Order: sequence, then structure tokens, then C-alpha cells
Amino acid sequence: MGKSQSKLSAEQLKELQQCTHFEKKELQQWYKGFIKDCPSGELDKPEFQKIYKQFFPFGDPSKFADYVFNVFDSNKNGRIEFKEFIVALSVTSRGNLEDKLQWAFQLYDIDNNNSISYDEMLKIVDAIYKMVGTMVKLPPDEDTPEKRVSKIFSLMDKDQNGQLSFEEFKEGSMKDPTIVQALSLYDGLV
Ligand SMILES: [Ca+2]
Ligand SMILES: [Ca+2]
Ligand SMILES: [Ca+2]
Repeated sequence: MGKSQSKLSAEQLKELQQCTHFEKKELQQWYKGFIKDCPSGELDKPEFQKIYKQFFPFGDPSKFADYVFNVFDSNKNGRIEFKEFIVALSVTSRGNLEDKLQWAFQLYDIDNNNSISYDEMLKIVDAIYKMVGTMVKLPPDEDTPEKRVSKIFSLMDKDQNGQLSFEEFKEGSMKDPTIVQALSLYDGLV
């Protein structure tokens, strides 16, 4: 898409309808809002962080926003264009559970090697704790990122190799709905 235009062309609409769960009208509305907030037609990392700061004024969401940014930026050019934005929004708001878990898995799998290491999960959970700040009171067995990650790994890492495959991640998430809830951080955040 690149440069900004005031409306999506018929061709763009057709393409976006194929890769999202949105209808034409919704796509045009989202596009209008996107261009209004972001006249260049692309979001960069500082702009993306700003959006998160509106939602988490008492914490520091900058790190978490960067990790989410990297998942949105599917062509890895350091900017989020409308198509990337709307495709991610479609998955996180209207995707089925499997799609949502796949999306969350990508978020945690920072180096993109199809498995989540303890350190990767620790980085994300740490970023989440910094973002939420002291807004949420946590149970004693989850009151530090390390405790939370150890708990998740003891639940999910079936073969105990210190890595979560997508299958392990999916099974564990389905068994324990509180984990899915904790993963659904994107609800209303994008
Ligand atoms: Ca991009
Ligand atoms: Ca990994
Ligand atoms: Ca494993």
C-alpha cells in the first residue's frame, strides 16, 4: 500500500476482504480512522508505543508495544502499513481460537524458530508486568515474572525440554483457560 490515499480502491478492498474477517464497509471505516491517526499511511515504533501509553498511563508499555509491533510488521520493514494492521486486528478480534493462539505464539516466539524458550517467555511476561504496573494484584505464586513463567512451563512443557512447541502451547492453553485469558492481552488494545 505504501503512500496514503483517502479511500481504499476496489482492488485493495477485494484483497483485504480475502485476508480478513471484515466487510467492505468496516474496512473503509478502519482505513479512514487509520489514515486520520496516521496520515503517512504507516505506523512506526514510537507511534505504536504512544497508542499503548494511552491505555497504560501508569505503567511502561514501551517494551511490550515493541514486541507486538514485531508481530504486526509481518514483512519486517520496521513499519506497519494498513494491510498489516487490519490483518492482525482481524485475527485478534475475530479469529478462531486456533488463529488467536497462533498469533500469541508468534508474539512469544521472539526469534521466530517455532518454539518458545523460557527466556523468550520471560521477556514477554516481564514486559507485560512493566506495562500493567501495580494496577493488577497478583496471586503470590505469580507475583514475579519468573514465578509466572515457571508456572506456565510446568503446565505446558510436557516433554520438559525447556521449549514450548506450538502443540504444547495450544494444548496447555486449552486446558487452562486462565492462561488464554492472560494471553488475550490484545483485547481492545489494537
Ligand atoms: Ca511492514
Ligand atoms: Ca523461539
Ligand atoms: Ca517442550
